[in-house]
Amino acid sequence: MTLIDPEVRTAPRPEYQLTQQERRFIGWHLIVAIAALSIGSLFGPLQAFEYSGLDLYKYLKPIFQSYYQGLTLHGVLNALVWTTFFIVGFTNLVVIKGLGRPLRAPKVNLVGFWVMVVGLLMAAVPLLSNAATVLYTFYPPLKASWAFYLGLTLVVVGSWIEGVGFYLTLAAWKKDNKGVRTPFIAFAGVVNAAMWQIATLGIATEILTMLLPWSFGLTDATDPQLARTYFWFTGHPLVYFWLLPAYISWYGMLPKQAGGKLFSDSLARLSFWMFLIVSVPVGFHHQFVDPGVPVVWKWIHAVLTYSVFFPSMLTAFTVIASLEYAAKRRGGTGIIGWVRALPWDDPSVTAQLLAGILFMFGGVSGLTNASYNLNLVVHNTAWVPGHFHLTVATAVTLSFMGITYWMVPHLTGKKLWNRKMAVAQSWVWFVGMIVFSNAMHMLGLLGAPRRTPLGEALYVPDEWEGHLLRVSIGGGILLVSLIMYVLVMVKTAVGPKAAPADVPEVPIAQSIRHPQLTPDWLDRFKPWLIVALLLVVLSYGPQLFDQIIHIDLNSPGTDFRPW
Ligand code: HAS
Ligand code: CU
Repeated sequence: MTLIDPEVRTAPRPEYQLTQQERRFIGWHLIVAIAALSIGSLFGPLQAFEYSGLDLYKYLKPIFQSYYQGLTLHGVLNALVWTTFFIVGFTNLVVIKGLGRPLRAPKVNLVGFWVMVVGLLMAAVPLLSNAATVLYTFYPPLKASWAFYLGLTLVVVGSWIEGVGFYLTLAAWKKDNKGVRTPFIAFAGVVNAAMWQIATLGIATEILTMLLPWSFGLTDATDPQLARTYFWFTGHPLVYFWLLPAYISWYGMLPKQAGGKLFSDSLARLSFWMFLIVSVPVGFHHQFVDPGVPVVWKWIHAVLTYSVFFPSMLTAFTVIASLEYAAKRRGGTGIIGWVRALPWDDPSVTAQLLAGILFMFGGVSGLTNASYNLNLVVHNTAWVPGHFHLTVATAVTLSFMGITYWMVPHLTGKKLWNRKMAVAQSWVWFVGMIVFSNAMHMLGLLGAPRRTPLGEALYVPDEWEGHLLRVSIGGGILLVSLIMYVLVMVKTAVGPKAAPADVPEVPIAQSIRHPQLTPDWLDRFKPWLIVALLLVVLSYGPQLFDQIIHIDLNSPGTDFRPW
């Protein structure tokens, strides 16, 4: 068998068509996700305008009390709700379509979904009534209503329950397909679900053992250091929980949409395994300045952070190689010139390509963050939101938007409304984000703090001025893009049913080399799960043990309401 044999085809997957019920079930995840994004994103420009002195919050006063309530809603709805609901819905789709069979126990997934919804509604009450203005990281000693903590817990528990539904389905498939490589998109969806379950043990422990008893009044003080350690145990892998579904699409779908194939099934699987094992043991890179964490542990997590950089480099190589293969099949030529031959008129492709391009810069700022001495310069400055608007708000969010450009028509049986506007929407996002995030990075380097209404600060130096204005302009452009996106989604959803030929199929890319040629060790879960758990114990065990036996409930909690 030659290494790259275009004649070797992936075994044709049984063409399983989603039932009406499955479409509706997945669709409900998207409805909640897009609703959260639509509301959450409205607060973004309010923050951005505030930077240049235009305070619109004062006009919202009877409903929303402060910049901080808006910032909390922005972070929770976008970073936690939009992502989680989209991801769980999308994972249902990739598991079902990838394996070519229905869920093994659809009731389990249904229960999981409803638990997530109940949790969301429960958290929404204190969020909207200014009783949980603690930002999306909810660090104590900021104290929220118990309903916020319990609601978030239920959202996580619901996602775990849906995860169990995915494992059951994969197990049933494996029983019937001994020796066959798990189809990539389903494989990758399940790896992400497993990574998420390991990762969320931190936040579950934080909420159940510390925040809930404290907010119920059972303990009268808390230990912010230990709480932060639990939080970042989950908080870092959380960013890969967001990223990996975009990677599923970049590896397993985008090549097909671009007219080509996945360059390497083995590299794709390897990168997912690397994310499983090194996503968690790096959380201290968010705590480089925490006095309660010994330097040696910061150093260990810093080194491991460089290893979690690696699977993204693998991804950049493999995905760009797949795109080049596609473009050359479409007649593209040249070392870089082939890029023009990609289908830039397809909104789903354009969104994901632009997301990938900005992610390269997000990777650079991530590496800067991860470098201990540089982190001391940028930590808690506007640089950090600059970084995560390139990653979660672009690499992830713009990719998810791109996915919905085929997924919503596929689920509803409609035609995408106004393709041209959808293509333009991605470009507007791309331009808005360049303006916004560059200005945020610059402000950070000039020492501007994050999580601060800078428009009210008395200490604004002259050299910040131009950048503050660019933050506002970028925020305004992003708002335009968001409105375009919501318009396309709503008009598509309410539009008339389309002829079957006009409804997009789920794009599933074949790999150049038959997946059956991928080594077996890249398709076995057990050894990788064992290594993942072992690394977690080694990288967190000693520090957690130490912090738990020295727990110091010294902080009574801060009431944020005067804000
Ligand atoms: Fe980060 C802080 C380090 C990636 C999100 N990060 C944050 C926070 C968030 C976040 C939300 O070490 C703030 C948390 C808070 O509120 O305090 N981050 C990293 C590193 C990476 C990284 C090393 N971050 C992400 C991703 C996120 C995300 C992904 C969301 C999804 N981050 C940090 C650190 C901090 C931090 C510190 C703490 C800062 C502090 O002091 O508070 C790496 O994983 C990045 C690797 C990325 C690459 C890029 C590869 C490029 C690819 C694109 C290929 C191109 C294509 C397009 C496909 C190596 C894969 C081709 C197109 C054509 C046209 C051909
Ligand atoms: Cu991190």
